[in-house]
Amino acid sequence: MTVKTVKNSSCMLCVWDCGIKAHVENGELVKVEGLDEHPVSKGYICPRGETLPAYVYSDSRLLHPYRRKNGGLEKITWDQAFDICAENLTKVKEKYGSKALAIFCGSVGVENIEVAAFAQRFKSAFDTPNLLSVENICYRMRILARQMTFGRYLGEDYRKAECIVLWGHNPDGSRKMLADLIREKMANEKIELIIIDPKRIPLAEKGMHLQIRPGTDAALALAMLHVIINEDRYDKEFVEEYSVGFPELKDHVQKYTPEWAAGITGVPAEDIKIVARIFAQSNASCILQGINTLDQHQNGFQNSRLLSLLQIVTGNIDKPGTWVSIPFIRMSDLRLPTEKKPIGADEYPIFHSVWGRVSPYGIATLFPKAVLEEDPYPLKASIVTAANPLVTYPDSTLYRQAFEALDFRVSIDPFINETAELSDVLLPACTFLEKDSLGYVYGVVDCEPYAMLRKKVIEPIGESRPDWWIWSELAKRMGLGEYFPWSTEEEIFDHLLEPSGFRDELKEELGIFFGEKQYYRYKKREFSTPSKKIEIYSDTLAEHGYDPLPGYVEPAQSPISTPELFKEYPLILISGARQVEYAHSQQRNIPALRALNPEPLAEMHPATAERYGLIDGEMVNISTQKGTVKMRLKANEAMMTGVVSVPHGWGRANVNLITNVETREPITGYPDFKAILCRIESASSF
Ligand SMILES: Nc1nc2c(c(=O)[nH]1)N[C@H]1C(S)=C(S)[C@@H](COP(=O)(O)OP(=O)(O)OC[C@H]3O[C@@H](n4cnc5c(=O)[nH]c(N)nc54)[C@H](O)[C@@H]3O)O[C@H]1N2
Ligand SMILES: Nc1nc2c(c(=O)[nH]1)N[C@H]1C(S)=C(S)[C@@H](COP(=O)(O)OP(=O)(O)OC[C@H]3O[C@@H](n4cnc5c(=O)[nH]c(N)nc54)[C@H](O)[C@@H]3O)O[C@H]1N2
Ligand code: SF4
Ligand SMILES: [Mo]
Repeated sequence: MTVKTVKNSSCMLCVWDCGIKAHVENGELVKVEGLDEHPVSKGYICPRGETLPAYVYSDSRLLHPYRRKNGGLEKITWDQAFDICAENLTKVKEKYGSKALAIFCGSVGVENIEVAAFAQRFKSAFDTPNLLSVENICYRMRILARQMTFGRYLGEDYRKAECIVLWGHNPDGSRKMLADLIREKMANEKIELIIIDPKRIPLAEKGMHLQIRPGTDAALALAMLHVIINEDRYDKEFVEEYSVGFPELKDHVQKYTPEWAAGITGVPAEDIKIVARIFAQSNASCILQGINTLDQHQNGFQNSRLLSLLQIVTGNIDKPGTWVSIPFIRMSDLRLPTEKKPIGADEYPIFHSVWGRVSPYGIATLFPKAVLEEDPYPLKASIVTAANPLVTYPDSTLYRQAFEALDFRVSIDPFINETAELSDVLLPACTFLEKDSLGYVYGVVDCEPYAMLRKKVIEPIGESRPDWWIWSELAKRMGLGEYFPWSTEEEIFDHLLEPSGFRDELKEELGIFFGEKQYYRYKKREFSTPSKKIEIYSDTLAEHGYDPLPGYVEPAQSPISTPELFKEYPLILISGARQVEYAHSQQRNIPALRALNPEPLAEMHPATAERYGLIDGEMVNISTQKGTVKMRLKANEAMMTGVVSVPHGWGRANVNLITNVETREPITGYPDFKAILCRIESASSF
């Protein structure tokens, strides 16, 4: 007899956390559908969600612990695996000190409480400060920029907006649910849509598109501020009452005219004026900032500050449909205090600590330097969990060298990714469908305060185990068991959610709204910045030697900043535009997804292709100062001329073989993943 069950859960494959209905027959996951009753995702799931059964039962799942032996992999027991890890990690600790261990946590990791919390806990128990993560590549910068401006992170309340600006954000690739929602909204109400992107993305057909030279967004934002302020279109009452530094800003923007910005950005001055006016005039304007697009630049932090300033001067703060105060879940902190400083704390002091708030993360882009040059001190061992830095971090060749130079490497992952291939011990984590965990729409990317318990749908496959169990057992083997007193998921979530006040409600089939967005919070409470107001002008930045008012900085490599290099590398490379079939380096092993998107494509305008004698569909070599990768060329009229867009996450045609780690953003150490110079040649001429 077939036993059929259906369980409500939520998908953990990316940040959007869509509700799912998981169909199980005789203990096997057979089908996944969207969960209509989920109030945020409302039944939506993407192709990755639909193919979850193939993901879970993929042949490439890591089903047992392994160790590397004589160049191959040898199957071992969990006991043996923990013994080897404990022995080698203890050796490193005794010889070089505890800070010689680096723990890497990827985007699946930091976005999922139980994975991140246990990595944090182990880091604390072992007493290494070096938790390195995508927090130094992805969205921490914008969180920090908004925190330093408003005292807290404000979320984008786009559902109620009357003017939406998609600034370096293509939801059709990275957030389909949002793309559908914008289309639906435009069908039912009159809203303004502005798109700022070097590519004419699908939604650009529905709004006003500014085709911008990559990396010059700050020039556009400054010119918009110039127009809004000089044409007296700003919200005087709001800036006077609730902010500091407006008079300084007014002086500061005088030199950034639309005509100046047109020369820098490639956007006509008249269009800049039109967009500035639309943005200022609409009742509720909301910039939807690309999740990482504007960050992975030389001017990253100041780009984020500038978008905040546009919201502030137009009074689009805390009103419905603008940037608003959102609640966060109060959770137990599993970290323990430490005096030790992670790598990069001195070079990037604000990333490390601001106003007494200490970041749990080190600067991941300094990992190769620490390992290979022992600067500021040696790193000798790694534990990589839910991450694939050998493909997703800049300059993969250098990261490979650094990982190879370590004494000992551990990987915790459901699959053998490129980083695990180099590891000494591979520990099989089970997927989210094989354990209970906590799902919620992350405050950074959505502002609906909804949380749901992700239910265990099937038993762990093979010998794979939940992340929390792996960290706890490893700690026990190292004599650190006292820090891991929990033995079931129930106990863990009781502890983690104890301060939240809603633990019991989270046992139900569906989730809960755990708080409310707060409109007009500033009328009741001051901003938790040093001045108690919104800081247009930041004394904290000035004290650290950074610009207190954001200005414009050219990309590290560009026709203007490096004209000599531009002669040799005459095209601008942007990397990492999202594709709906894949999350970063994952899912290439799912045949149905691979059939939809079989290989990476380098997109460029047909006129640019013609200029370099390249033919649509041919294999090309894309070269930067760092090296060359080979990919198929796709001529696409949507691209800005002179710009090439390349996806990231492919193992062989890995764009990070040609990105670099040297030109880092000055305040937070982010890599330049967008706007670097490249050259493209036909691969057949080689
Ligand atoms: N050139 C370029 N590079 C980029 C970007 C770009 O735009 N351009 N974007 C960057 C950004 S924003 C990000 S966030 C990073 C992402 O970088 P990573 O987080 O390193 O990338 P992923 O490929 O998603 O790796 C996730 C790993 O987690 C594993 N995993 C899945 N579920 C679990 C689980 O439950 N437990 C454990 N232990 N492991 C699990 C997966 O199998 C996979 O191996 O990439 C960055 N890299
Ligand atoms: N399918 C899928 N979805 C994902 C992910 C995934 O791997 N796969 N990853 C998730 C993660 S971790 C993240 S961080 C987010 C990333 O999400 P976002 O950072 O919002 O990235 P995209 O939505 O892909 O949009 C990038 C757009 O920016 C444009 N662009 C590139 N350079 C510039 C520039 O200098 N200026 C401007 N104005 N535009 C530029 C590109 O042409 C592209 O259209 O996506 C999340 N969603
Ligand atoms: S968008 Fe993300 S969370 Fe939603 S189904 Fe796809 S992978 Fe899962
Ligand atoms: Mo990300």
